[in-house]
Amino acid sequence: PISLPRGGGKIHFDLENDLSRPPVVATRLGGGVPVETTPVPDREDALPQNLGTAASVPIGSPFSFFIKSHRQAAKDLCDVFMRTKGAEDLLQVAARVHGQVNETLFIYALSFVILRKKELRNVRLPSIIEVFPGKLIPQEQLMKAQLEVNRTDPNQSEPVVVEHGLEFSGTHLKPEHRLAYWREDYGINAHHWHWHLVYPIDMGVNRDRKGELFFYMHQQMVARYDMERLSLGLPRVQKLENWRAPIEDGYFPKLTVNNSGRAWGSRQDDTVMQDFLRNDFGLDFTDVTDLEIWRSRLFDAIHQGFMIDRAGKRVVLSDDVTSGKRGIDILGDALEADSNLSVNSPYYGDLHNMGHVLIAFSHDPDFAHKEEMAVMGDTSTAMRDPVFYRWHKFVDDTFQEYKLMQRPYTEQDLNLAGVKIERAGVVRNNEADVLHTGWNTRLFEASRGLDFNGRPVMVRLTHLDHEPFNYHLQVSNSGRGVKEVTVRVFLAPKLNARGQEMSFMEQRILWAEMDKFTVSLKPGSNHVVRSSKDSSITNAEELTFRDLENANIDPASPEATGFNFCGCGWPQHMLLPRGRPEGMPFQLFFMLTDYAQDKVTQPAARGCANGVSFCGIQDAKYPDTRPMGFPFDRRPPPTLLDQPVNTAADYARLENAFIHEISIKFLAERLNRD
Ligand code: CUO
Repeated sequence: PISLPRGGGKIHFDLENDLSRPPVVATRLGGGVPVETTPVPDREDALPQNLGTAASVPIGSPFSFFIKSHRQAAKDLCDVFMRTKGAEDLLQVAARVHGQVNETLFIYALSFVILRKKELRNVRLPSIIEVFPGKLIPQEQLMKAQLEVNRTDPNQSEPVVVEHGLEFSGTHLKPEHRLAYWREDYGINAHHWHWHLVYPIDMGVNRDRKGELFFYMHQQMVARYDMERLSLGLPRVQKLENWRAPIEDGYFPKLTVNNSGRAWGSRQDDTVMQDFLRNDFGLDFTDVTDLEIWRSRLFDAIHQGFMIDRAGKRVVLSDDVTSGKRGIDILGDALEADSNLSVNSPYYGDLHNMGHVLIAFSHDPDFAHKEEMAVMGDTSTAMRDPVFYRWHKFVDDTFQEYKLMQRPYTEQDLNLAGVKIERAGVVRNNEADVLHTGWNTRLFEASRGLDFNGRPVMVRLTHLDHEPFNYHLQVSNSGRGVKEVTVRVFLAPKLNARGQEMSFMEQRILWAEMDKFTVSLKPGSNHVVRSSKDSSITNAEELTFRDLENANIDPASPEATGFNFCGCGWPQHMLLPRGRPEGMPFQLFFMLTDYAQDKVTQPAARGCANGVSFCGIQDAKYPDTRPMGFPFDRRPPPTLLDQPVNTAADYARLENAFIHEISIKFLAERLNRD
């Protein structure tokens, strides 16, 4: 058996064939058969011939996918891993590289290759939480665990358990801290890391509708954040659009980088974004003015209806296309930006990525203090910082500016003749239309990523959760034959921050997708029941090695393949917003569309336990032909909106749509969840 050299970053990669504590990656390599090979010396000459720039990212420092030189390093390392032949070869090459390259970069590249190589389909992806507990759990908590380990009998096999939550990173003196439980949730941060892993930029990966999904997935995260804010009585998030004004809210992560013990950079309240003048990233200096120029060029394109490609030719932006990319897709690639996919990356720049970078270095833009990057620079930590949502609200607003340039939908775009929703709602535990949220906890094994003198250390994290429920729909089909339909379900708060009912346009981008599924309606009346656990946005809860052990499943067995996990997907425990102790009114919006028009004909692809609506399908096209966010992505038909104040209820006058009020009650107690 081989042991990976433990270089600099101290990632604990125990590749010995010890099934009682299966290693993060190796267990299922080669079908669980112990990999026989000679130990690899920790020497330069053991490295594969050409690592390219992979070693240019310093060990122990943060790795940022938003930084071009880091993306290049990732590409170079992925190329080395992709050239391997089979699991054993990968394992050997990985073992040689490990300790020679940045820790997060190593895990990134390994995960990237495991996701993309067909012969590695049965290999378990490393869980970002267990590999880097320091990206999630404050240093203080991990120190406590270490002290406890030092204090107690070294032969004791009982794990040391440390608690984390509920106050998270700050006190409630600042209103923004009241949402820390949401921003610092392990599941949403893991989702975000995985999303960017499956939709990477500049990696030569051109997945179907990638630019559009960048828009949609992030728009939905902001909508969900706003729902949570309204639940807590806070106003909707304000976009960060004046990049010369101080950023009101600071952020102090209290975390460590790559298990190296180094601290992430932190940002004081009222820090101003500054020109990026660091030379330790092989990046060109980027000024705030550059961001402003890129923004104004993008806005020109949006308002003129076309972009200019590198040859000076017009590329029309429109969502009404019969072939080729939708405008939103083209705009997404140019704004995110992917320099290979952008129609003109020198001209439209790298706005979204460099925004992350300038914010992530606003505390030390010229390296005067030799401080590390802040959490905004890493996809597995960025969502912890309140400024993330302000930045992405700006990004989304830019996309919305484009969407509102499109012609409004017509009733014809929305109608589905012969099908009517008679009634629809939710049922939880035999009670109709009242849903419950509360707290729950989950155990993670911190000692898988960090070495506590060989002792098992668990972290018990507190997180929001809800009691599962079912959607019920009563649908009549007046046709003669069976009709296949797509059911689209959205949720939004009924009232705005002032307690008033919202107009259609005020509520439009608050609608959060809850589910999307296909049903066959027989002629006559149909009763459709769907479990909240089957949501198209959520993944099956990420199973840790500990979960497999508890369920008595050998992680090396074929049985465990059923639990294979592609990582991406909104966490099921965060499906519902918190609501309020006294109950808070929300609206559910249901719409049926014609599956014959929605469906994408393609060969069956590899299934993952992941949220298709946010993550697509591995190696396949996005399985819904409609624009993402349909029907709320555009203005509504003027013919439907004939009231003085138009609301979503007017929209639901269509027979194939339905709106229904429910209440979400926050129980502020531990839930019993089956
Ligand atoms: Cu996911 Cu800005 O794209 O964080």
